[in-house]
Amino acid sequence: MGADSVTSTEQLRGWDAPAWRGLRAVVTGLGVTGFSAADTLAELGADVIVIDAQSTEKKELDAETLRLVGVRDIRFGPEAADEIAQFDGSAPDLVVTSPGWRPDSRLIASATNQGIPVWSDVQLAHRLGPRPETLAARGGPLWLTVTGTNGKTTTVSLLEEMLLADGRRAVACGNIGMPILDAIRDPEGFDVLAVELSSFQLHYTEALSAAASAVLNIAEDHVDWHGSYGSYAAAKAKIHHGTRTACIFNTADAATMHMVEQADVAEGCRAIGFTLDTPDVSQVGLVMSEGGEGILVDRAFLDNRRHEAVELATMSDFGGLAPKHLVENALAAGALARAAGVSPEAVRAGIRSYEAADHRIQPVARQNDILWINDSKATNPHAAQASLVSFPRIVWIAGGLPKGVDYDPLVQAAADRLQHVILLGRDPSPLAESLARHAPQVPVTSGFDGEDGHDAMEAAVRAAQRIAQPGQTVLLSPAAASMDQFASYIARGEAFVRAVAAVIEQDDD
Ligand code: UMA
Repeated sequence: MGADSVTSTEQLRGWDAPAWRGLRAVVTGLGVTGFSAADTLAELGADVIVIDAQSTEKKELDAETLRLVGVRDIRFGPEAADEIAQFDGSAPDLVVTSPGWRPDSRLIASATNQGIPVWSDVQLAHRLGPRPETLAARGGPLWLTVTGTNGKTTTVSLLEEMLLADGRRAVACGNIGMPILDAIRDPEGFDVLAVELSSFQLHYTEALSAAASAVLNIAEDHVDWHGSYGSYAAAKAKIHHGTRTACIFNTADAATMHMVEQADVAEGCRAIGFTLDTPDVSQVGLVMSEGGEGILVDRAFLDNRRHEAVELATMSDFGGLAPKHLVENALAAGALARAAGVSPEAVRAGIRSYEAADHRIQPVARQNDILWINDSKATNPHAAQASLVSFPRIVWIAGGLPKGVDYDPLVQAAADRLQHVILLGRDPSPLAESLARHAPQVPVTSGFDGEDGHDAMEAAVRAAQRIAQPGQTVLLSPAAASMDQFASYIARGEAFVRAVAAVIEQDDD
């Protein structure tokens, strides 16, 4: 492709397209996404430069590997990340970006201004499709896609279990951890991909033509990255673009229904709702058995849906606790699975084999009738609300990197349950101010704002132990991202679990 070739990205479709060869491609970020994107582009014969603002030992090693597979250059440092790399004086034809790069970062904004296409790794995977050899062996893979503010990972994990129980070769990929390009390039290939998509990935993605797509819910999150709530919601809505069989929405969240109404889908694609109530035609939902047990049923994917429903599972299939959000996620996963032809028996088997992920309303310990819960995965107010409404008397450990969201609705909803709040985070003021406005009677302890998250967590947990009374729950549910004090929400959750184990051990001595 030449310097004037930016409009010809239309030719970049399929593994065999000659247009990949010599394509000047910049990959931004050398995390898991950037590595998979650069490796793929090198394999296609593109001329690739990778940019990352920071180097680490791991990234230096990855850079070495990429050089060996033919990547032209890997540039580290803030200066490299500020400007768009040139290829012997010519601008790139394409930028493939890691999701963490904001649209207003200098490099991405400058690419956009110059009319250079900026793709997510998901868009690149979609353009490539299956490798010729895996296509011949298995067709597919079908894409079943999931987004939403909360519950994506749970839904995609449940969906993966359902697909495996149905005998499909399936994998959960995307935002859940395995980059989608790694799934696409798997030597054996997959029949179905259960794809978790973040708003960041969707922002840089156009039509995906998934077999079925779902938006679970939508609430304020990542406003700092997207610039506004409207642009965050618009990114999420793109998931339905080109969907072929079913667009799935949450009947309790009108915004998710509007997204389906507005979507530009393939001819014949159906709108399917999921609900915690008795389902109408073209919905999956819950009915009560004569014995009073909840039954998950499908009134969408059967011929006689006007008059019948098919049983998918019962509440007892969840094993222990089945909080509302888990049942909703299972209904959404069930709808996606049924859209791909999975049997009702496999939906049930999938729910039975699902094991809740760590860091999401995870019981950690119980001592002296005090329950300790790790909900580090609650990185926004909407997610935190799900756990705050699950316990009656709470010592709440909260705060972190707030992402520009409004805490008032959460604090108002939780105020009655709060016994005490312990604030983490380098800057706890947004949450502290909201508590002062809407829960002034609740005592607040702060000062856990040091750079070292592990020390801060240990001190916060020790404070919680002094404060909590029998019958109360100590709940880590930060309603904020972790990156101001920890490497990730996982590191934050692990620090909490360790600190709880330490204080409980001391108490036993
Ligand atoms: N970087 C820069 N400049 C920037 C931003 C990032 O140089 O302005 C560099 C960083 O130094 C780093 C690399 O880019 O080396 C990181 O890229 P990234 O943050 O996009 O991370 P990846 O390792 O590629 O992981 C991403 C997702 N991360 C984010 O969206 C922030 C992972 O989701 C995902 O699992 C992975 O791709 C595979 O698809 C994580 C996440 O937190 C779990 N997601 C958010 C969420 O769920 O709320 C959206």
